[in-house]
Amino acid sequence: MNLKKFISLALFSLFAVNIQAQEGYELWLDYKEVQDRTIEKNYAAFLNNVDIIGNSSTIQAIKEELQLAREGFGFDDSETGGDSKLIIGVQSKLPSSLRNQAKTENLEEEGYNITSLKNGKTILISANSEVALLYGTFGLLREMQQQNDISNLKIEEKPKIQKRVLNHWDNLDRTVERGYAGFSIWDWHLLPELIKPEYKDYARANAAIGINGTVLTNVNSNALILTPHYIEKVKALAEVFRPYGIQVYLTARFSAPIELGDLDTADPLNEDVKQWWKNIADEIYAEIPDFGGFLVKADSEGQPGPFQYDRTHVDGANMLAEAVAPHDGIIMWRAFVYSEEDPDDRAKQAYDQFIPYDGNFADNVLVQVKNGAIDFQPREPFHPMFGAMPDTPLMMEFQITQEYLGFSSHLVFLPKLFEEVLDEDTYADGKNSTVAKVIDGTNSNKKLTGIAGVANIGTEKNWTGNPFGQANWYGFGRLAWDPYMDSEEIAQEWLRINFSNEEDFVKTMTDLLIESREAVVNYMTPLGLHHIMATSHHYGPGPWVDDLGRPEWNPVYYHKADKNGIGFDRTSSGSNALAQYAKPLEEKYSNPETTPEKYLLWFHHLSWDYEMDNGKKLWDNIALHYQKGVEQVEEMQATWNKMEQYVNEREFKKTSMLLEIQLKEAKWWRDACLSYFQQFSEMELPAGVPEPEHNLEHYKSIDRPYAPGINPSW
Ligand code: BDP
Repeated sequence: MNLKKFISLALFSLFAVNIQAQEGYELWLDYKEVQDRTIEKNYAAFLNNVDIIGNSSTIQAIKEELQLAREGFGFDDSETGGDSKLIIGVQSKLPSSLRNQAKTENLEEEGYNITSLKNGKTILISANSEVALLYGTFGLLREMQQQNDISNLKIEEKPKIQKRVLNHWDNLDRTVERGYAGFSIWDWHLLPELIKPEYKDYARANAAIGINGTVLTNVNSNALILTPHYIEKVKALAEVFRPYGIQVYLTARFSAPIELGDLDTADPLNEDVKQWWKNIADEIYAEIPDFGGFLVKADSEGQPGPFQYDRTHVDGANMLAEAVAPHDGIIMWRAFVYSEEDPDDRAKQAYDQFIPYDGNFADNVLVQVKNGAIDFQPREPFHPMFGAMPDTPLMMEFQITQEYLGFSSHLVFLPKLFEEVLDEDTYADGKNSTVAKVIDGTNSNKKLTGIAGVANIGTEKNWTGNPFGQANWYGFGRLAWDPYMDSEEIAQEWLRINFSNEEDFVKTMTDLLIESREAVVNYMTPLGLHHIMATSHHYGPGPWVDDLGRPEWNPVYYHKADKNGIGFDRTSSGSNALAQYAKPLEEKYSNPETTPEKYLLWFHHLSWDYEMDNGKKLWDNIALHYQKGVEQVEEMQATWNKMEQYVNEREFKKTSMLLEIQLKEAKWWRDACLSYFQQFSEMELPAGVPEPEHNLEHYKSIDRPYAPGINPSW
C-alpha cells in the first residue's frame, strides 16, 4: 500500500471509530483517554504488566478486554512503571504465596476480590471461577474509568441475586414488542452463519454489569423457536455469550405440543405432553449444554396455559420444571395474570391466583412478579405478592423499556424507580422486610433467587435510542448485582464512565437524573393515578377512553373520575385490594390521612375538594403536580444546555432535541388530563397553571396509529 492510501485509510478508520463513540455504541465500555498524566502512568503501569493464569475462552475474553482498555485509555506500551503488576487468577491456580493473600471462601461462584499487595505494587484479582475473574476485571476497569485511586484496593464483591436476566420481548420477525430502539438485534434470518459483532459487544456490556442470562424471545411467544431450525441459531448466540458467563433462555409457548403438530393436547398432566417437553428439553440441551431454561407467560392476555385443561399454575410450571431439571435448567413462571371473566379489581387477581400455591412449586421454579400489581406504571406500590409467599422463590420483573414512561424520547432515570420498589417494607417478617430482602432470599425461600429486566435494546446505533436509556440498562444490571445500591451512586458511576469525570458535571447531572423520575410521575400520573395512557400503544394521554372490550383495558376503570371525585377505592369500602398487604400497611393505607400522598389515588376515591397536607384541595394539587412536571422538564432542558462542554456534539444535540419532544409531550399530558378531569371537578385551575392550549375535543382527536412497539400480530 502506498503511503497516501495508508494515511487516508488510517484517518478514515479513526473517523469511523470516533463517530461510533459519538453515537454511543460503546455503551459503558468506552475507555476514554485518561487526561491526567500521573493517573495515566499509574494505570498504564498495571495494565501493561499483566499476568493472567489460564487459557480458556473466558480468559481470552479478559485479555481482549484489557487490550481494548489499554487502547482506549491511550496507554503507551512502554509505560511499565517498574515492578507494578496486575495478577489475575482463579484461587486454586494461584501460586501458594498469593493464595492466602485474599480469601475467596465466601465468594461462591461469581464473587471476586481486587486486592492491593506489596505496598500497592501488585493488584490481585482472585475468585473461584473464571467468569468471576471477568467480573473482577470489569470491576477494576470501572475504577479506572472513574479515575479512582487504585493504590490501596480492597474490594470484595459478590452478587446478591443468582439469576440476573434481561427479557427481550423480541419476535422472530425482528419486531420488538414495546421496543422503541429499532428492530431486534437478533438477526434470526442470517443466524447461525452470520455472527454480528454486536452479539459479542452485547455480551461484553452485560458481563461488565454482571448480567448472567438473557431470554431471547417475547413472552407472547412463538412455538417455532423450539424447532431445530431455530435452535441452531440460538446455539450460535449461546456460543458467543458463553465466555462472558451469559446463559440463554427461551420463552416456551404452552400450546407448542399442539401447534408444532405433534399432539392434540397440551394438558400438563398428560403423559405424552410431559414426554414431549422432555424431548424438547433434551434436544435443546444436546446443542446448548448450559441452556438456562424457559420463561413462560401462561393464561394471561390470551396466551395458552394450563387453565384450559382445568389445571393450575403449579401443574403447568412443575411439568416444565421436570423437563429441564435433569439439565439444571429453571422455569421462570410469570405471575402477570388477570382474567377476562373475573370482574374483580385487576390489581388483586395475581395474588389471589398464586398465594394458595405457596410452597407447591418445584425447586427449580421461580415465580416472576412485576414490581407492581397493575403494569409497569410510572409509579405503583410494590406488588403485594412480595412478602406473601415465603415458601416460593419470587423473581422481580422490572421494565427497562419505557412502555408507560414516554418511550425512548423521554429522559427518565429508572434506577430511582427500581430502588423505590426494592426499598419498600413488606412487613412480611416483622419490620424491615424490604422487597430487596424478599427477592435476594434473606427473608424468604433461598433456594433460587432472580431478577429480570425487560430490555430497551434494539438496532439503534446506540442500542437504546435515547442516550440516557443506556443508564437504565446499566442501572438495572448494577441493582441486579446489588439490590441495595443507591441510585445516586449508580447515576454518578454512569455519568463518569459515559461522559465526564468533572465534578461539576457529575453533580449537576446526578441531580437531574434523580429528579427525572419524579418529573414523569408528575406530568403523567401524579398522586397515585395510573394506567391513563392512550390504549394499545400507550403513547400519550387517554384518560377518556371507555369503549374497549374488557373493563380493565379502559383508563376510566383506573381513575374512576366523576362528579364526586377521583381515584380507585382499594380499601374495605372498595375492592379491598389493600387487605393483600401486611397488617401495618393495610392499617396505614386504609386512611387517606396516613396514606403517603404518592399513593393517594391508588387506594382512595376522594372528593375534588378533599383537603391535603399543604392545606390545598385535591383538585388544586393534581393540577399543580401536572404543572410541576412540566417545569421539571424545563429545568432539565436548562441544565442540559449548560452541559455542552462536557459531552460530545452528537449526543448533546440529540438529547437537546429529545428534551424538546419530552417538554412538548409533558405539556400535552398536563393539558389533556386537566381538561378532561376538569369536566368532573368543575373547578378553576389554580394560580400558576396555564389554561390548556386546546379544548378537550382536540386532545381526544389525536390519533397515532403507528406509534412504535405494537406487536404486529395483534
Ligand atoms: C404489558 C404489555 C404487553 C405485554 C404484557 C406482559 O402492554 O405488551 O405482553 O405487559 O408483560 O405491559 O405480558
